[in-house]
Amino acid sequence: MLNEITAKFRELYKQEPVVVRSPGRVNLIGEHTDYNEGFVLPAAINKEIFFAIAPNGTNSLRAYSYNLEEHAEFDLGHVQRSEIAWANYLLGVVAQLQRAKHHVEGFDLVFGGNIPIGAGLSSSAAVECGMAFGLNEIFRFGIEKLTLVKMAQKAEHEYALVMCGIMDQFASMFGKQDHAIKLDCRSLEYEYYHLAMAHYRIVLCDTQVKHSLASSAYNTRRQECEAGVAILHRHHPEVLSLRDATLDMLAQHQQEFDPVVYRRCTYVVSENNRVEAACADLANDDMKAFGQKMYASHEGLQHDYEVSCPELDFLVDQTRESDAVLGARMMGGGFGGCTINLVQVDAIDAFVQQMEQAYRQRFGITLKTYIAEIVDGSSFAA
Ligand code: GAF
Repeated sequence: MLNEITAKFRELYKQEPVVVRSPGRVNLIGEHTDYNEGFVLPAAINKEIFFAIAPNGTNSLRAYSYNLEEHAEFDLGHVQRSEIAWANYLLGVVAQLQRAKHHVEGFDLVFGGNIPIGAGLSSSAAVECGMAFGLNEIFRFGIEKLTLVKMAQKAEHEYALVMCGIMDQFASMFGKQDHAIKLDCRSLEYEYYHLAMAHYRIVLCDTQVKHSLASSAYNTRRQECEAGVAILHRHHPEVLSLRDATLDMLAQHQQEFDPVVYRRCTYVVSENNRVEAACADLANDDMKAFGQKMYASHEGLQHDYEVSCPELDFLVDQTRESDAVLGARMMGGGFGGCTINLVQVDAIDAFVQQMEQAYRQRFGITLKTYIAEIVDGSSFAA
């Protein structure tokens, strides 16, 4: 793919590009905790987007989406949201750079890759991070990586209109081969945990569905969490986000909560605690205990946070009786996309076959599966 994208760039623009790769991500545990200033445990994976990019001496962005086979051109003097959905991830980043007073001159771009869209593997964050990384390089802005991550997140808020947390962009930029990143989404301090992959693999089961509720429900969940924080803050001024809350505090004030908001909050507080406990499991090399926490995470997402769907629940349920699966859960924002499964290496073929068959029988849909390898974050392409 890398070669094809570079060749397309040369053919279209008759010059040599800089080539950047930007990965998607998995999240082992810690779902919907990032925008509550809690902990997450993502990792960058070998599903990637490549960017061939170079200045063009004009004041225009000329872009070509390799996957969609579409061209678009924009005047960089008047950057605003576009009706071309894919272009917004590029323009959003340009707008952030301009706001920070960086002079973005015209440039040519061909980008494309193998991150399935809408599968919960953060293709949008990968585009934003790759764009930010590439522009920082060709125009020598000298912006540090964490600032690029924040710009990429803002691009998602303002140009894709999803009020995401920082996990996806952070993982795409800061990923490290064979490591998960425990990120504190308040302080943005992080620690790498080595994933000993000798006996198991991360297998993703892609439902191939994305229910239309996804982005509106995401923003509603954020509001529900904020409503919970407002109640707790009245009694406990030190509670500024659900990161600061405890299950005891919630129980103490339960009568003031709308029951739905209460369940949302108990999920987030429990999940946040689970990330810390799961990291201790990793440090102790206790993958069995880690896997159990993945199932507990799914229960919470299904029943209390209510961001799962029948397809995801079915796939997780299928694994429960299997000795070969250590843990499984829905991953990402929810309402479709992938489940993440920890599967014993020697049982992967049988696992994939069983899952495909069961899913086809139940939903009439061909399941897609991917074995995720953990790779480095955004970089120059080799
Ligand atoms: C999406 C968002 F983009 C992330 O910020 C995160 O909130 C995730 O859903 C849920 O954990 O991927």
